[in-house]
Amino acid sequence: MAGTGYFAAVKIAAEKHPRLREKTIQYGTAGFRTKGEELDHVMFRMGVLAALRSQLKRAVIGAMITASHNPEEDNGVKLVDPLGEMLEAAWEKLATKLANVSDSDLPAVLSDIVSSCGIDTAVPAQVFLARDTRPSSPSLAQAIIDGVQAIKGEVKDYGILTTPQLHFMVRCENSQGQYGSQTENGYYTKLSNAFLKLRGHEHQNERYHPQLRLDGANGVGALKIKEMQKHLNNSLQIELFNDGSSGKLNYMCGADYVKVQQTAPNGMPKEARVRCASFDGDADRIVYFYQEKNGTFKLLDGDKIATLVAGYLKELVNSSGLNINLGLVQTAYANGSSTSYITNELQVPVACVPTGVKHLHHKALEYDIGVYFEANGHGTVVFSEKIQDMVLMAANDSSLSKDQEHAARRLLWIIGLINQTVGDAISDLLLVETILHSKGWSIEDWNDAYTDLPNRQLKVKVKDRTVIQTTDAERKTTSPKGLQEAIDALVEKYPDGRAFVRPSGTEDIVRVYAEAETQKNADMLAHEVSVEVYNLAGGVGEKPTPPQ
Ligand code: G16
Repeated sequence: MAGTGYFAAVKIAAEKHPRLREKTIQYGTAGFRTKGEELDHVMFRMGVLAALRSQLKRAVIGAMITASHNPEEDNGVKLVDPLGEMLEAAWEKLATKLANVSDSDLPAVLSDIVSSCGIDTAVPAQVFLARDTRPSSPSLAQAIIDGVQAIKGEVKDYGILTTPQLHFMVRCENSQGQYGSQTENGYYTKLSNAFLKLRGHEHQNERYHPQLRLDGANGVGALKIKEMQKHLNNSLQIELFNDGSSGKLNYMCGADYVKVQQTAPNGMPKEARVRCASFDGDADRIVYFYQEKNGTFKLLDGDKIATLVAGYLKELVNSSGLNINLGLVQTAYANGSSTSYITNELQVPVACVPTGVKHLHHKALEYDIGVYFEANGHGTVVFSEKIQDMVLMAANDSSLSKDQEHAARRLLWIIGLINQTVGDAISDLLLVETILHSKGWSIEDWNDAYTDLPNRQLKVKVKDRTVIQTTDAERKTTSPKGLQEAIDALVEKYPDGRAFVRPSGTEDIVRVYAEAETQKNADMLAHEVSVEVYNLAGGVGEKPTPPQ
């Protein structure tokens, strides 16, 4: 067990990273997230915590410095567990506690964590560290390094990576290389090998064109897709916009902007019928879009990606003749039309869980093949160990029919193409391109599978967003009093109406979602619900204004 000297050393190291603000900070939907200038002490403490978790798990833990879709001046940290998944929920609470204690109480709280979790502090600790391209990231990385080293842990600093690349490295290391090699080159090689095999064995249909325009959100995804392209042997030509050479990170560009504003990003040509995609700031989300001939903007978001992927995997599973159960996981943001399509047309079971990849990921693990996507474009596919072994055997089983063997082989390559640890914009891009190529589909063919219900998302600023409490996978509110009844009454007025509200875990706002039969009604419903939130949940600033 750790002696008093152990915590005294942390206390001395912490003097370089004092807690200068009284403001409480929470480990939210995906880690801590706020203004970069408020995070130095939080990063130091998360360095210590990551090292302690590494000792507990006797495995490498990841720390990713990013604020993903948030504005450039924000920053944050996401901790990565041994299999490359998000930090376990029980430790989110410890993280919040540790981030908020006074400097003088730090040793005592650490001592509590060590004894209550039964951590052997003699075990060597190792933390993998990476950061996105924000100006505040290098100094925050140093704070994490200081935290890890304060308890004599070791840091492997990858410098700039996408969030999913860091998740990948952690999984590779902890699986002793079985998942891949824990280098950037290992990542590109694994994914591109699978992509090229899948591409090489299919005829190209003329409605699929291997050209794509990509909005890099002026972030790390732009840098890394350039690297990936070098491995694709020109089989996919990606024209990159918002590559960070001039524009500002996530400013009027990026997947979140495109999804929420339902418009093309700035800095990209507006040409009809051209397939385009958009990454978010740390490249863990992707959405597709195009303009119709008449200029109408069409968004193919996470729901459209989920249905494309689930439909294709179902076809492969059926053709392979393997006995595999496939399921899909969504959140309340999933468009009502997508849920009907999955249930009635694809006949794939669908589950709904609260927002946050951690929730979707865990639910998806209940299936042999679990596809999960949030409407905002964050998602992936997970395959159980049993199914991966079964597919590997079938792909090499000459007693199967040619069609069965072919389907099993494609499934095997698809497993290699997917970053199963977390949503990965680069891997998802390659997956979507593979499926469209295989089907010979244009983006319009893909979009035609079903028609989204018109929808609108709004944000409302309130004094304290925690006054909003939700239940039923965030589809209903239980507090403040009267809010759910007010939402129900508004929804009643609109055909195909649906609406919900929830506090964001990444921004200091309440999110409002509404869908209805027409765009005008969806806009009106979202506005009316916003007004109720403003009135009943302590709105601050200007009252929501009606849609134009
Ligand atoms: C994170 C989470 C996502 C979540 C998003 C928005 O994404 O990983 O699961 O959907 O935040 O969360 P909220 O609505 O609570 O603000 P990212 O890409 O920003 O890290």
